Amino acid sequence: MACALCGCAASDTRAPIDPNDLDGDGIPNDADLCPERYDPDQHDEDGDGIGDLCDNCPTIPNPDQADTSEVALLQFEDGVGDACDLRPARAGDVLAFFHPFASAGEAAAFTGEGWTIANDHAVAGGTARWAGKRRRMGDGLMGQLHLPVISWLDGQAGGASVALELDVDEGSGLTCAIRRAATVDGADELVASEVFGETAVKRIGVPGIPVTNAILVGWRDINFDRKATFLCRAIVGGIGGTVHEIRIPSGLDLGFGSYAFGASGAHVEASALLVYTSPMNHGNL
Ligand SMILES: [Ca+2]
Ligand SMILES: [Ca+2]
Ligand SMILES: [Ca+2]
Ligand SMILES: [Ca+2]
Repeated sequence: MACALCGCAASDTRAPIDPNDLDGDGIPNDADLCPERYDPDQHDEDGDGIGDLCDNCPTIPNPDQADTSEVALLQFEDGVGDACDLRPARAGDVLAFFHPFASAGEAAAFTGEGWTIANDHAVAGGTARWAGKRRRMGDGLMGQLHLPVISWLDGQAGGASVALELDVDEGSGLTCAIRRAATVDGADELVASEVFGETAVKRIGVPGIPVTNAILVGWRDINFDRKATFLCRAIVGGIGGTVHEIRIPSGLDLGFGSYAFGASGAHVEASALLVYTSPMNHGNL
């Protein structure tokens, strides 16, 4: 009688929930790297046994998934693990987007050209740029581009670079880039710049030895007084490596929340791109 009234049971062709595979991805709960999220590919970027979709630090092995630093200060945990929390003393940070470049289908999240996804990396061999189709607002916006391979092409001295961009829009944007040395015996540089704004340069390489295996970080923050700062950081050597940093003031009082990355004159392989947002920093940055 009830079915005749609602018309649901007779047309419901969904398979019943399997108690041994609650998320229905075909992986039994006990073996599922993410037992409550549909992730049939089981991708685990950092190999810590926690699948990307439910890992609170998807590029840093942290099998305990601890997220306690805010709780210790009587705030709520924010879902960003202690091992990678941008601001461990403040709640509210969000990992908005994570791109592990694990399958060719991830290309659909971007517009642009020159990158291809292969062997768990986004790969460029010359000129390339991808801009994320989605954006996320927030007074803080941070991108982390993991670049295990940067190899400058011959004949590109002074012009080759790999860059992460934030708040890109028509005629505006912030860029954090690693740029090849202008001379063969020079040292590669970190360059922070804003369209129609300031540019700052810092030498980060060793003369004659090009930078490779780096994490490029761009972090735009708008403080309580609506003043923006852009932090550009290169961690050479990967996680735990040598940190180089530049800060420039920015003219933004409202961010677009967009992100992009590109390469010029280089063979570059990106293993992951993370995008975080955070609420107002009250000038912490
Ligand atoms: Ca799953
Ligand atoms: Ca993991
Ligand atoms: Ca992890
Ligand atoms: Ca946290």
